[in-house]
Amino acid sequence: LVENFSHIKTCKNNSTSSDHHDHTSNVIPVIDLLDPEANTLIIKACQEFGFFKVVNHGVPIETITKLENEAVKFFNLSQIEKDKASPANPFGYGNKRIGSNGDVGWVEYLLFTTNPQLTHNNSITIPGNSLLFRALVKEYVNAMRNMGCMVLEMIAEGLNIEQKNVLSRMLRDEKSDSCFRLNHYPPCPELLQTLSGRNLIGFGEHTDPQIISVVRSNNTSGLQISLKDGTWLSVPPDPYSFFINVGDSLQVMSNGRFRSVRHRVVADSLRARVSMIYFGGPPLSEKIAPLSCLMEEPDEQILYNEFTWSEYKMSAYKTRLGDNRLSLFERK
Ligand code: GA4
Repeated sequence: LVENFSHIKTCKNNSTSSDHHDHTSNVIPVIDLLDPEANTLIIKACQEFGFFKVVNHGVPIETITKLENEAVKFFNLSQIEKDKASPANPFGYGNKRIGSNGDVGWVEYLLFTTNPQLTHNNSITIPGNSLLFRALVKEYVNAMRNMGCMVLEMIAEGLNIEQKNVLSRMLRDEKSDSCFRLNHYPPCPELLQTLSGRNLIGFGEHTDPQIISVVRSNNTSGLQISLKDGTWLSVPPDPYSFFINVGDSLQVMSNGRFRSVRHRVVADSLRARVSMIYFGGPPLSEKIAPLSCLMEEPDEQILYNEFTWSEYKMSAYKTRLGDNRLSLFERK
């Protein structure tokens, strides 16, 4: 049994039982989108954590649960059925393998592009009620795009940028290269998670290359974020809220003011974790560089060389999951 997992990484379970955890579990910023102070609080959260939780988001619970139920139905199918939607290169069903450079995790997933102009998705046959599945994904992704854009507009306001849609327009663009991921982390056999006090890695540590990611999970824990001092903080699950990650592209556009948050998922639970993530990205041809409207102080150094999203993506797909992908674009 143990041999079957030997290729999947483990990590010390340092953040679930210590006092440190009790002390820090309240620190994840919670942003009430209806709070008049929300803009300022979001900026602080993006600087300090690159991560925050969103409440009063206005997304109907039905939009979420209808899709979650279909996803669970899919993941409950037999392996033979699920494999009909594989491989994920890059879109489709994937099992344990993440990307194409040798990364593995205790996870299975479905990956979609949200761009209807790309034909990739049409070639994925999702066993079961494919039409219903697609319709629910479409509805959900729409809601995520709207919320993601709302947050990006609040960020622009919080940064005192005149053009409110300077970031959100990239997600709204019909050519926006965004994607959507459904992850299923099966329960991890008890024996393995307690093996020498280590947890099995569900999804290895990484940052997201896009602008922002909107994460929703069921009530099972597992997500951890890396704090500035390098310690890992477990994020208590909350199926009624969303979690926002700052991605690499937003770190660049903010000229390093915001942190692209490193995060990972540990399979430390006896229950399955199901997460649904919208990755808001720019059009492939979009130039990503520190926003000129932020660079008006003459002594502020430009930290990154300009690149197109297409260049960054190509470079990212050549990296291992845990690599620091932005280091190649830092201005020396
Ligand atoms: C991380 C964020 C998204 O899940 C993702 C991932 C992608 C994949 O699973 O195919 C990547 C990873 C992610 C970054 C580096 C490359 C590409 C796996 C990998 C090793 C869909 C994305 O856009 O980048």
